[in-house]
Amino acid sequence: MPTKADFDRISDRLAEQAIELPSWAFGNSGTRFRVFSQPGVPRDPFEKIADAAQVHKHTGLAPTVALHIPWDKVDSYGDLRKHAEDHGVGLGTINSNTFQDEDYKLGSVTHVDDRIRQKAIDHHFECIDVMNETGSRDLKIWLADGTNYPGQDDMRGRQDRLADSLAKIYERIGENQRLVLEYKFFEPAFYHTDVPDWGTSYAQVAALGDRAVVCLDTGHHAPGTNIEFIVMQLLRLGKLGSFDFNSRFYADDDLIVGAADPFQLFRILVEVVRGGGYGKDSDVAFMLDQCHNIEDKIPGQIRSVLNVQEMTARALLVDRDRLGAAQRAGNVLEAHEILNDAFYTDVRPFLAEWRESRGLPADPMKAYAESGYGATIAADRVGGNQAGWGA
Ligand code: PSV
Ligand code: MN
Repeated sequence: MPTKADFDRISDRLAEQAIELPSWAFGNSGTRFRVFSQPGVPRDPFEKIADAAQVHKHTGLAPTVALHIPWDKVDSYGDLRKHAEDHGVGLGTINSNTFQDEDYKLGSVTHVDDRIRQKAIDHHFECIDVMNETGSRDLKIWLADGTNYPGQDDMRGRQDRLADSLAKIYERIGENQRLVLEYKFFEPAFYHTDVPDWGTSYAQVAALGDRAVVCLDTGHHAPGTNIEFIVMQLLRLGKLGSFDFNSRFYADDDLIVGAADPFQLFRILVEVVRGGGYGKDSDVAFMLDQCHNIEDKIPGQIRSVLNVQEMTARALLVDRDRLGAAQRAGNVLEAHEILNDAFYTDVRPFLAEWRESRGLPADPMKAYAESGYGATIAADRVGGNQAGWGA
């Protein structure tokens, strides 16, 4: 079993961790049945950033915030950037949105109508303009494109139009920027989606060039999928650009990462570490893509980044030398046990000490609860329109 001394050996590596928060996690959200509102929810992107900064303040783990355009449209991105910096965080990935416009009912960048397709491409150009002002590296594209019925449209034609549209968008991104293409196997289209899996995303980004990579959203796989295999393969191919972390029981549930299946999160992080996808020398972006429908949002995000940190620590604790030796010797049970030893190590007391040694609260959940921030925003943010999907 790994010990405290083993933890001390990996503790410097934990300081390399950075997890980007989604601005939309702080707005109201729900299911198709009901969006619940909460007191104190931000009314604009500035308040979302202020809330996200609380997560970083108490954990030291979340230095940047991803924006969603048009949800986070503001008059001056320079002002928003300055506001973020004043709160101790930065602006991160820009997410495009081609799923809330009547024109996109039958598709956006895959649409058969050139006018609509160009409109979707132009939206991405607008996102790149925003990136240039926010200083963002990544343009993340998740598409709702697909069909509901066999025969509804020509899947091959859509794939060709997708390739053509992505090429136009890719041409626009800067030397230090990346196009990150996310996949999802269903919803809102149910017969087929145009980027359903890592293979399609890989094929599309590989055709574009080095600055095009894949986003793996953990919730976007069929039940039982071996996600860590996909992580391994994309890292091996040099095409894993980013993670959208969350967890799911059934579908795209967007629940707190590590809540449904902590062992799966561990296995994913083991492959991340194994494949060089973790830390300051890696370009792989760790992000959350979650919505807190029934629980408090800021502590929900704090819990989430702590879950990632805990599983990262356990993944770093895997005794690689012994594991390699057991694997080479064909010692199946020992190899399995070595991996499980790291998983079953309770790193929480070690992490509490580690945080304190870095001037952070030992228990960030408690520190946030005691800070009174939740009560303050509930009292202050009266009037105006609370942010939510589409706001
Ligand atoms: C929809 O499934 C989704 O959750 C995708 O995962 C995107 O990353 C996110 O929305 C934001 O557009
Ligand atoms: Mn996502």
